[in-house]
Amino acid sequence: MPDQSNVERTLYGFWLSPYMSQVAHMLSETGLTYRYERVSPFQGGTLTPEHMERNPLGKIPTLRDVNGVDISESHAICRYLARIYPEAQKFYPVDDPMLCAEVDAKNDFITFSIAGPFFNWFVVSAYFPKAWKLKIEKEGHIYNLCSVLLSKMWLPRLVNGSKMAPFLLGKEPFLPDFQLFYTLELSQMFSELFDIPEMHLFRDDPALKTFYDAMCERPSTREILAAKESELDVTKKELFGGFGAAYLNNHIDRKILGGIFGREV
Ligand SMILES: N[C@@H](CCC(=O)N[C@@H](CS)C(=O)NCC(=O)O)C(=O)O
Repeated sequence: MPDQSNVERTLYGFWLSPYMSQVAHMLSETGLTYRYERVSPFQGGTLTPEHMERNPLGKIPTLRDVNGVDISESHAICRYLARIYPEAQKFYPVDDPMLCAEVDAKNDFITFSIAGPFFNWFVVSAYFPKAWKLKIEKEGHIYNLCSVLLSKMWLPRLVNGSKMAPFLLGKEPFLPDFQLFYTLELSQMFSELFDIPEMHLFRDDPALKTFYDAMCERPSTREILAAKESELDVTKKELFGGFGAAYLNNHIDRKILGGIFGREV
């Protein structure tokens, strides 16, 4: 472990990432200041030796804390923050095992049953056909429908099994609320960007809509959405420009893609 005590806290990633946004949100709500350094997966930034040294798993976000330690995986980072900084415990109550179990259950459900499938959904039915210009819109649409099917099965369960008053566990938000919000937010943005209306996950659900609006009222949310907006043009250019070359050719097996879509792509 590097022996440092006055490193500047740095968040590596880019604002399009719902995972980085969750960490930024937790930092902001907690009053922990940080410097942002853009690392864009769309330009291969996550797989450079410099970033791989921070996170051998080659993903953003990574947080470098003031003690010089690098931590990756959004929820691991948020849990770390709660363990180190008492101010962060109101979002992840490490000293209250019962409440923590409830928070973990919601968070894990969202990670596995909602955010996970959603991530696959937009990669296969939005990125592949449109950003990578693979001419598989029709086949991508079938995957799109499979995803709607799963998401319509699991998202209502989360809503019906939570307080939604307006947050999942009641009046105050916890870690899973941040995860849910930034997943919903991305669903709204991608449904527009890729012209896939059914990818909008909360338009028709009053409880989710109320939840979304309540999150939007928080100053930290506004700060993060503004940062995302300010970077949007650059992100879009990368997405529809260099992404294919930087990523597809090096990291995706076209034979497997061909198998998914039933023909060479
Ligand atoms: N489970 C991770 C997910 C992070 C993730 O998938 N990040 C994306 C950007 S949103 C990424 O780094 N993609 C590059 C890659 O997978 O090569 C977390 O919660 O931090």
